[in-house]
Amino acid sequence: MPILVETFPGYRLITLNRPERLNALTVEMADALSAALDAAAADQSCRALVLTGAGRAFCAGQDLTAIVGMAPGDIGHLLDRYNPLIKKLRALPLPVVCAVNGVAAGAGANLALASDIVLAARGATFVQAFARIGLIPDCGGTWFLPRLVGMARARALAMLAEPVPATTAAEWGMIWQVVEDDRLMAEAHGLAVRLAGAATHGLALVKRALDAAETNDLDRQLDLERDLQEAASASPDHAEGVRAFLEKRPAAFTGRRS
Ligand code: LHQ
Repeated sequence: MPILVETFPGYRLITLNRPERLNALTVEMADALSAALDAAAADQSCRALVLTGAGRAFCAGQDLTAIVGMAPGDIGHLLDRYNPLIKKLRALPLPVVCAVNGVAAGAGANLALASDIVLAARGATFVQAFARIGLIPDCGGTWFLPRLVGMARARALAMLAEPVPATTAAEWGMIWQVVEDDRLMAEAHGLAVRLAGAATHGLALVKRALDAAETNDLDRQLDLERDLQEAASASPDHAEGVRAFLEKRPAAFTGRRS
């Protein structure tokens, strides 16, 4: 099984599961991941996802053994398969926590960066390995990197393919937080529990607003905020949040849209 899916109250844990190949990405793995995202989105009771890797790596990027002998154009066809996965992850109407347990290289690094909240084990590294094999950062790397770390660092990382230690990634704003290796999964589960109890529909709208902000000017973004806020304010969780505040008690969110 290229991935494992475990269900917990309110959330699911997806584990990339080819540890002998450092969870290198294959078409089968990408398709399984895509189906797991669809299943999570279709399940009303699933209000957060955690993504991690089995063994000592998070994901070593494309399985290079699978592209040996491919005609040059076939690499583009592979991305026709992977790009919808990145878009789906981004558009998923629930938060995705990526628990980077070890090296995240090539497409594996960018799969992590496509997630909403990236936690990394202190021993993890992020490598834009592409330049080592004459390729460019794909799976969104050229989009995510400059936005997260700035163009100067993005260019150097893409051209030098140097590993970035988790602590540096956090200092640079590439990821959310570094945690001790042996605390990674406990922290990721803790975040998922917290997110599973949050106003899920509101968080889905947050994702939409922040992604649109990457290309909108202020005028358009203000218009979008207006529309999304109207939608958020129509959700039962908004009413519950206000009630809970006034009654000085924790909110009991359902995550529902209406
Ligand atoms: C691997 C891989 C791997 C197969 C480790 N494949 N076996 C590209 C093309 C087409 C379309 C779609 O998109 C892409 C995007 C990409 O992702 S291109 C970039 C592909 N990834 C890489 O270039 C990274 C290759 N791997 C590495 O540089 C190293 O393995 C890293 C830095 C990840 C880890 O290094 P180490 O910790 O020293 O481990 P290792 O190199 O000894 O690897 C352990 C095993 O895993 C080893 O197999 P073996 O049989 O010798 O034990 C590796 O061959 C295998 N492995 N990555 N991507």
